[in-house]
Amino acid sequence: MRDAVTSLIKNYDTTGRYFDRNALDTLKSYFESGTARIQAAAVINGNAAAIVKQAGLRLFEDIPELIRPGGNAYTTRRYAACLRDMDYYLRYASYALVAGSTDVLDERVLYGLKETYNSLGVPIGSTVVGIQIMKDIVTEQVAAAGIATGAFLDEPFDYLTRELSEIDV
Ligand SMILES: CCC1=C(C)/C(=C/C2=NC(=C\c3[nH]c(/C=C4\NC(=O)[C@H](C)[C@H]4CC)c(C)c3CCC(=O)O)/C(CCC(=O)O)=C2C)NC1=O
Repeated sequence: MRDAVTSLIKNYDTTGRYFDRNALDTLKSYFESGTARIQAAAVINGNAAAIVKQAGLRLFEDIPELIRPGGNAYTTRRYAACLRDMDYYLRYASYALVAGSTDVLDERVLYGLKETYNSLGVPIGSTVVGIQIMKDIVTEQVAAAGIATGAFLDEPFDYLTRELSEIDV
């Protein structure tokens, strides 16, 4: 599992190069956004249960078929499994946020997920909607705490969305 710094070192070491201008710019932007990343992660950690609950409510309000008979989140067990998945996405997004790298998402979350979701009939489009709702809630809460928001905060959620959408067959 890699973070922004170890990824960069790996890339440059592979070809035996010293850091160049691009590498230094990448490092600079990672360290400059470092405090905001950690503060945003703290907001997520302190509100995770509420964020997941609120995101679930919004998701089922937007796509009520999910919790009706025949929907994938219908029955208490599957409803709970859906919220648990949302909690996984949020927790791993907070790791990726601090790492400044999506590597942890590939390794721990996305690997094999397509096969699992397809075999269980979990709708990927709706899952993506749920992830984007969480991004919106997190952004609102981070902004309300007076912490900078922006691409660095969107990235883990957008990466999950992008990768999940791509593997939707
Ligand atoms: C940390 C990495 C990780 C992930 C990501 C993960 C996902 C994951 N979600 C699962 C099931 C599930 N996932 C959902 C999720 C949903 N259904 C919907 O309609 C909604 C759109 C959505 C919630 C947003 C549901 C309902 C199930 C249960 C499906 C079933 O058993 O029929 C399963 C099958 C096994 C189980 O039920 O525990 C896995 C492995 N597990 C992991 O270890």
